[in-house]
Amino acid sequence: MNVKTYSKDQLLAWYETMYKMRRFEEEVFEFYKQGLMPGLAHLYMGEEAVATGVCAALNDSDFIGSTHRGHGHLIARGADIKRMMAEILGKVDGYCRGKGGSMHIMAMDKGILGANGIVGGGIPIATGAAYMAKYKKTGQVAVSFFGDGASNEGTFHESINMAAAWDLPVIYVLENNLYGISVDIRDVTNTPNLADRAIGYGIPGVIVDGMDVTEVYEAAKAAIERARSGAGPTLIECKTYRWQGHHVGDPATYRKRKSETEKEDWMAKCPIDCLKAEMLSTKKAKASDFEAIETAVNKEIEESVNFAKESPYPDVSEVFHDIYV
Ligand SMILES: Cc1ncc(C[n+]2csc(CCOP(=O)(O)OP(=O)(O)O)c2C)c(N)n1
Ligand SMILES: [Mg+2]
Repeated sequence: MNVKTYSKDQLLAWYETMYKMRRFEEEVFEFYKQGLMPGLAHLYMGEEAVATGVCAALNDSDFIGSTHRGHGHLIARGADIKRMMAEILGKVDGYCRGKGGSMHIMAMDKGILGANGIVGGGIPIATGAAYMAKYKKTGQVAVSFFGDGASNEGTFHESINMAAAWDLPVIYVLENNLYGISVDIRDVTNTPNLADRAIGYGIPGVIVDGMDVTEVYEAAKAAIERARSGAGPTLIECKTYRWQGHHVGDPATYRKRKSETEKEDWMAKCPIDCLKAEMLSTKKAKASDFEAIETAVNKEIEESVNFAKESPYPDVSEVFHDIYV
């Protein structure tokens, strides 16, 4: 982990973002256990360094396309966590007035083109935003986040082929957490490094340690600069792992097939704990710096939970509003 290059403020800002994602999702998991949340949620816990490092390298006017596992992407992009919490509880103060839920939060004011319940569905949307930016010469770039499973969808191959041919300003961020629901990517794909797929489209493919926010940031920054300069897309494969099951109701009994200690081995690489430990051991920050951040974030999370719980459900008269027919 390359903490030497970065200022204390920069590193602590990344710590704060990752800690906020983790705490946000701990509360979402509680909502599920207490039966407060309609439906399910797909937790990003363990993968926090990916969204944090990538979004830190973007400008405010850029775009991101997200997935069903989108809470981290949205928080890294600065979405309002009160409105996110309310949306997850199906409340009227949520981003979609409670009708979208965890998987359909979008916030155009932050360039968030939407979380997306269709696996691979966000890839052509982000590619389209990049096409718009190139066509209108706006200077914006688009990031598309998606999983290893999505990289076997046609939308991935069609989008990346077009973006490469037209040098579109898009960055494909493949979050390889080894699983698509219960399916181990190593059983269904014959290339250990999914970044190698970039070769087939004539663009750079980069592999990064997705547990290390500094490494993710560096790769994202280079790819974003390349895209903005007109040189076209990059595929970044982030090697990562999700702490929880596919969704909050999945006990994930399938994961010990390859190694008895798979989960424990990845948890030892926790992106949040490792950044803190590295900053402490290199004397970049003191324990009290982290305590101050954690206290402030915990207060913000508590406020957002209360806000969501107190927000009303939408009125039944709204049931046919915002429906595209
Ligand atoms: C088009 C489509 N096919 C199948 C599904 C069911 N499904 C939901 S999530 C998922 C796995 C996605 O795996 P991956 O892309 O690796 O993302 P991860 O869940 O690991 O973050 C599948 C198959 C879906 N929602 N959409
Ligand atoms: Mg996956």
